[in-house]
Amino acid sequence: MLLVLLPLSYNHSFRTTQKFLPWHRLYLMVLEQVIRAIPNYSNFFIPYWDWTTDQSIPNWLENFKPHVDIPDVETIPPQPSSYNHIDVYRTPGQQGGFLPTKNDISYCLEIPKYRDFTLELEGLHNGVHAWVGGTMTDIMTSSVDPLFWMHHANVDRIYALWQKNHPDSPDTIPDLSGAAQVIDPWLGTETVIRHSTWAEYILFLIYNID
Ligand SMILES: [Cu+2]
Repeated sequence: MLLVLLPLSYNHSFRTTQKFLPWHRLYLMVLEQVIRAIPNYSNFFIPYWDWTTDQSIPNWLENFKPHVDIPDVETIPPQPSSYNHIDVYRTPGQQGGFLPTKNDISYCLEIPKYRDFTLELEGLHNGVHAWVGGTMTDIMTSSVDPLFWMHHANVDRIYALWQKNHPDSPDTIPDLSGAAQVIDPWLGTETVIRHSTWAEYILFLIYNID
């Protein structure tokens, strides 16, 4: 059994905002740090699911649908007790949604302004949540499915690729100021984590053997 305590994502202010990408970048980093602190896991990283290539649930995860207990302390404000015990389930392709294509991503990567880019990428990302279905469609529970992390690792990888081709300028960074820069519930600001994952995604690309 692996016990990892992370906030569920639903009660934080990132959705359809300029914070969507940086918020999830930090979320991924926090999970990696927590797991790397476990003996023998110091090299752990979250693999990404490139849904443009693997247009189905990755084989090795298909039957991994854990039962997850969520302590009360993590559900603030308190939620219906059904959210304390979750059996991950998926209904791929049966609840609508879609898996983006390579063309979708090429188009996205050419968008010049961050504000347009992030909305486009968030929309593609939403399609994947819906396509996977089940646990992944409920913002209260989606991060309980291991696939959530691999989906978001891919979203973050695309963000990193876009950043490489769009150097920082007022048009290419999130439009956040003052308190809005803080990535709650953590204390990091968007500027601190903006470029924190480039090196690791270069490694991801090298090791992407499928
Ligand atoms: Cu998501």
